[in-house]
Amino acid sequence: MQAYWIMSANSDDGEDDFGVALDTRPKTKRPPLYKVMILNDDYTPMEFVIMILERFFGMTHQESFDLMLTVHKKGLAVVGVFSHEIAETKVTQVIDMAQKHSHPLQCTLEKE
Ligand code: TYC
Repeated sequence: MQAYWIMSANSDDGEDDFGVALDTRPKTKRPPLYKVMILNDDYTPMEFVIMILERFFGMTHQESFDLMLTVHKKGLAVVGVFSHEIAETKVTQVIDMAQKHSHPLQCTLEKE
């Protein structure tokens, strides 16, 4: 909170009126955002990656296919940007599902 000194100009009580005005504007700092990324590997089936993107990131089949291919060619891609809690949940969901199917698919988060 910010404090400002103020002085009233013309009160006629013979006293100099000093006071403190408090700026009550709330400091609304935005929470940091986190990129969730998936990484390429040589073993996870393309269809599995597409299914993951549809299921956990709400992408259409076409969007999932395109992003999977980007990761396949470039090595990694950002899948989405979320609050820290949501980003961690997405990473956990992806890794858990990959492990359940014995695929080495990796997913990480990074502060934006
Ligand atoms: N490179 C994998 C393959 O050829 C496909 C793949 C794409 C794997 C994206 C992981 O994040 C990934 N089967």
